[in-house]
Amino acid sequence: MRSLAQETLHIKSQALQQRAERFFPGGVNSPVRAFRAVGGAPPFIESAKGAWLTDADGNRYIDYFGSWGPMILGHAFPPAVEAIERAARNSSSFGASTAAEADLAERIVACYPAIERLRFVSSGTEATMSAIRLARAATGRNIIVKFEGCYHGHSDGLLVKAGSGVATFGIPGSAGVPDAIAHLTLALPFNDLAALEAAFAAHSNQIAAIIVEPVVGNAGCIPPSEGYLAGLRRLTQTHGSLLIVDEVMTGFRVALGGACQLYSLDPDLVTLGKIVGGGLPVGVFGGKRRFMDLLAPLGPVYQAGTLSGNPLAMAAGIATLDALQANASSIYPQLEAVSVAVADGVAAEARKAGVPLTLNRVGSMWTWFFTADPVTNYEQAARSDTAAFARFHRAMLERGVWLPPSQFEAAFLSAAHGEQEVAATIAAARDAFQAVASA
Ligand code: HOZ
Repeated sequence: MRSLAQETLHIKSQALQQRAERFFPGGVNSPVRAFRAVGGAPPFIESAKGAWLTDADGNRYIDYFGSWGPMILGHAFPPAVEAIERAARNSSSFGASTAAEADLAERIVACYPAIERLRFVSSGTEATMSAIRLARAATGRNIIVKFEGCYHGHSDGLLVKAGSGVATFGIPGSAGVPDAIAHLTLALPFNDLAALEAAFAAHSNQIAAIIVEPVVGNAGCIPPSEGYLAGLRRLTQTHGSLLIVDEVMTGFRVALGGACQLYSLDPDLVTLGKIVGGGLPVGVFGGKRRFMDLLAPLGPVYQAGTLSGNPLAMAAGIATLDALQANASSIYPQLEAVSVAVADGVAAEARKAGVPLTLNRVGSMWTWFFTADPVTNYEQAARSDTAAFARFHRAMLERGVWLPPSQFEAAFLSAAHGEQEVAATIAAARDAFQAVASA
């Protein structure tokens, strides 16, 4: 693959970044896009098709972030594009009910037995925020337990010891969050049931819910250890707290029925996003009817949104879930096989180059941690050599491979990735690890 200096590769992108900085803080509309953790001006994307991105300078990249997860069928998936075009011809928003909302809900409920009732929102942040309000109302309790390095969007109470951009930029919880709210969130280490038992003992009858990424994606990819998720279910039931499983990343990704299916989980509430909207802005919170029916207009918990259940987003979601459901028996094994090939292939190149690396992978999401030690929680992830990761990221980008621009994010693969992309990625990594090792 080509290897050109970034400055000559990205002339138009650099100019676009400078212009964007006149309008947006840091030139971006979401902090992780600024590439601050890996250096260099971020390439501006002009288009994408299948597994490939094209930037404003005409450079092409194999895409391993897939818009942070949604593009499981590849970019510009034709049935989704056609569905969006068809829906748009009938107008893009009504702020009133359409049949498409129940059409998409039917497909979700078919894959998620835990979801008896649901509501559409426009982002994962709204989904988790609303699920927590519901849990507090249902239990009459205030404390929420989350896990260090997990990211559940940017609502006040969930930014405590969060992953994703909060971990990437080393922000110790966000400014602007009142202490009174932050104090209602307990952040515990992931994969540690004893820590949760101690929290329940210390805060008896005060914990409304625990919220968890069943496979952490926002501290890099960290799988649950054997029995951990079942332990969360058992402890929440024992102590009368709700279990909220945040499947914004893992939903329809690690299996058709997400982590709930993969780990045989029956949570009280589930949150979804990303894939469920086929690349358009959709979030979902849903679960047991006895909790969901607390929502207005049936109950006293208020939650609303003009663009909730937006017809274009419903159309894209239906097209995406239909393709996944119709082809699940081939797509998920294919995602697994191609992910194994590329994730293990790159890890093997690290070993040959003498670069310490730990690979964590669940299905088509994974992280190459730049550490020799196992990574089972955020504290261990944070011991990774982030400077070496940044060098690797830059070297891969120069060679036409776009990885998520932080050690604390997961890579995602799509059904459009195949042998050609795997071979090109491993070849790029062979060179890139030399750059890392010789620095
Ligand atoms: N929550 C997404 C994955 N960590 C990133 C989206 C963003 O922050 O821009």
